Amino acid sequence: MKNILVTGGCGFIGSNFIRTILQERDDIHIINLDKLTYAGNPANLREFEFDPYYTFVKGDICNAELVDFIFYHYKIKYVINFAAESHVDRSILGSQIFYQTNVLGTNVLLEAARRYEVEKFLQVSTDEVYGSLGETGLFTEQTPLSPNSPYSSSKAGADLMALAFYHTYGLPVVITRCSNNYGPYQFPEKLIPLMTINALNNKKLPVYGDGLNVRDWIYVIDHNKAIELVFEKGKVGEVYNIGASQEMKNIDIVKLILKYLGKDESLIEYVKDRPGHDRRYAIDSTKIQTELGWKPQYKFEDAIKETIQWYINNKTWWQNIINGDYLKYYEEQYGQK
Ligand code: NAD
Ligand code: TDX
Repeated sequence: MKNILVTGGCGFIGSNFIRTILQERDDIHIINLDKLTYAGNPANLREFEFDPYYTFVKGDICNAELVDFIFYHYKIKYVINFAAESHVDRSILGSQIFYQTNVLGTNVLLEAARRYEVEKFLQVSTDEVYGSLGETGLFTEQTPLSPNSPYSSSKAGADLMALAFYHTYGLPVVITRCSNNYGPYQFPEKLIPLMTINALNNKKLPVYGDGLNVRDWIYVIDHNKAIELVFEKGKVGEVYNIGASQEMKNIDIVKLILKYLGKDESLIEYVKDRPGHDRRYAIDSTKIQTELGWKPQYKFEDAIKETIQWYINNKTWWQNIINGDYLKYYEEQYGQK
């Protein structure tokens, strides 16, 4: 039995990861350390509350004493660090918590991992650390880091720190850098759930700038399968890009959502652009495909529909989120409720 410390497991990607592992494996005990920020929702994993292979600890990765206790008490030899402040727009409104959690929090985990001689530390990172692409080209693992937002710079800082711990102390670190995820349980501040829920509520859909920015989309289950594989077989000291080669312009995604929901395009509202808005992301995932044999399993055309349908079928889940704090954020970000 492996005791794995998974951080940020009550968020979008982490909760999907834990669900798959608990459903498919019986050789792993997950200890989920999550601060339950606005983005962390214990309801995402309610069905595992009494699962003997799952332990939830509410706490902050920046809390060195608590982190040390967890490593000691649960004899942690493996770590997968999902915990982060993850939303670019919020990082523009206020950056400090991003550096605190994403950089200092990662440092606390790496230091503990060093003291307890962990056998693998997987840092979950993002393609945003590479910056922005023009019309052509793809991010490879050799692309120089050139982050543009407080969020992406904090993730790049954590990546460099993790690699430095590998080089200096021999800590067995691996890093994954994935493109934009979509799927169930994504917090409705992100493009796809936000537009879906606004459309269901007949609210305006706020498209930044000209709507022609491009993101490379991957279904969350495909991302998590890649993480599981890198965790098991990835070479320490290495970085693995993850992406499903599914580039889409924002406006096309928004139109697709409206079409699926049978709503009119007049709901679209072009609004002020995001400051420093990266134009295009696109991932080359040749390395993980050829070296580890990973391949995305989900087709965008099907998985995007399933995702929109999930938000239709799970209204209570998002209606419980779209209240006090969310409305305050929405007003600050979009200037309207
Ligand atoms: P999310 O915002 O949905 O979830 C983040 C989770 O981390 C929440 O449960 C939150 O409570 C927890 N958390 C935040 N600060 C914490 C702290 N100090 N201590 C403990 N827990 C804390 O984010 P997500 O979209 O699931 O992203 C997960 C990871 O994947 C992040 O590291 C993110 O950078 C990375 N990533 C995300 C995407 C994407 O498209 N969403 C793509 C590539 C990489
Ligand atoms: O209201 C909106 N209007 C809009 O036009 C929102 C929320 C977004 N957008 C645009 C901005 C981006 O070009 O849609 C695109 C996607 O935006 P987000 O969902 O905020 O994602 P992005 O900024 O690309 O970052 C995401 O992918 C990489 C995640 O939030 C990160 O955590 C991950 O690292």
